[in-house]
Amino acid sequence: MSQIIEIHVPDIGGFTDVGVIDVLVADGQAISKETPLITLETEKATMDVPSPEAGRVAEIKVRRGDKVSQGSLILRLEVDGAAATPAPATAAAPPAAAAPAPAAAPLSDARTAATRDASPGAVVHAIDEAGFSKAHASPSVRKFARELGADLASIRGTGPKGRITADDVKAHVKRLLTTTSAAGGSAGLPKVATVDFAAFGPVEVAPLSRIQKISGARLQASWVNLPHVTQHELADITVLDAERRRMQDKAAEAGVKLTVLAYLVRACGLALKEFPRFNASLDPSGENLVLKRYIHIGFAADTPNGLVVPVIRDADRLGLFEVARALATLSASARAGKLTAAQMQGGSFTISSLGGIGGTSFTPIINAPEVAILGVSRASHQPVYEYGSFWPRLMLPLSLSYDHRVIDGADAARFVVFLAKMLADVKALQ
Ligand code: CAO
Repeated sequence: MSQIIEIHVPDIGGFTDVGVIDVLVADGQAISKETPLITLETEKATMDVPSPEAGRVAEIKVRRGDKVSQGSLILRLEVDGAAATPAPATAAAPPAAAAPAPAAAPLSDARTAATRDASPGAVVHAIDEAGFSKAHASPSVRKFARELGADLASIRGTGPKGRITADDVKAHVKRLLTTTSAAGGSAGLPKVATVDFAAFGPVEVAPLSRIQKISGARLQASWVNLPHVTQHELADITVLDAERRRMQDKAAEAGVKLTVLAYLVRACGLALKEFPRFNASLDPSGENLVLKRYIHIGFAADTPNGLVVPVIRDADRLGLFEVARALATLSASARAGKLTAAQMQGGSFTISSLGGIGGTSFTPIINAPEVAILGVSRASHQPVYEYGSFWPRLMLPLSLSYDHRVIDGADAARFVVFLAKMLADVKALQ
């Protein structure tokens, strides 16, 4: 035996006079429990109200454009007597009490939920509500599209009479995801405009090298994920450079060439011991810092095929000549394209020196998941005011980029001041 029950608007979080933007069922339609009945739109969200019971729609009491509040009558539903038994009060009870328990479920706002649950890389597109409500799709497909944050208005249906099917929604979402990654854009980031350069003059297309493609993706990942700050400092290396030149013969006897970079590796080894947070990485949860008990220093090497970063293992345990030898050997392998994967792995801090080329400062990109990188520019003689006069001093520009989630600005300043002090005190580095 069947009976008629009334379905009312459930608790909608205190909103009143909420607009009905869609009526998702028709008179006489057989529906199941949880079938969305209407779509409401508040100032903050849209939400579907599903049926608390299965049955046949006897009489719809709302129309698109109506305003409703908690307790408003949505429709009368003819239900099987047995099914109606668990909620006998629904039909007879006054509207406020009529919202049956299942009504709590629909109140999760599909669009808000899609946004909230989105991982950082997820694509969330705004939904054209007017178009969405006009789209030709069944309630279950509408619900599915809302769950995925897919806009029915921009999907072409392949079902009978152009009806949008669940497969159409899936194909649409898949297309969006693949288009975003193929364009090289990061999800959620605005894309760079595509320009037909040939329209402005002759052009030539040169493919990126394999190394450039790999390092490019890593650099971009670091750039968009790590909040970079760069701290600059000038280190007085007048004494260091004089000592370096004085030592060159002795170095040659040992079969090595002493460059400024060798001293920098030594100085960084000492600084990383003093400031262990710079020799660390965030774990994947982003909640813990992994402090490394080893100091493996990578250095950026410019090669004909692109940028590579060979790593000097346990750099803090090596003497100056040993560092110089490691630099020479690894640089030669890098330029010959003969570095092994192991020689490029395990770095805990990186130095990028452009001092042999020129420049006064730059902002290096952190070699993530490391948390800091030292950029080095070309040393030049500058007047430094000391003891009441200006003196010509050889000043080395240092640019330390650091991950501000892990390192405070004050610590970054302390780190570069410490480095400058070490470079001025050449004895500590020999
Ligand atoms: N200031 C002044 N002179 C410097 C200097 C500095 N900071 N650093 C190096 N020099 C001098 C060297 O002393 C050397 O001069 P001499 O031959 O008269 O002694 C000359 O510049 C060339 O040095 P180098 O570059 O060959 O040697 P290096 O040890 O300084 O660097 C290496 C080695 C592999 C780091 C370097 O060759 C290189 O590839 N640098 C580029 C790194 C890079 O591309 N970074 C950017 C990464 S982000 O795109």
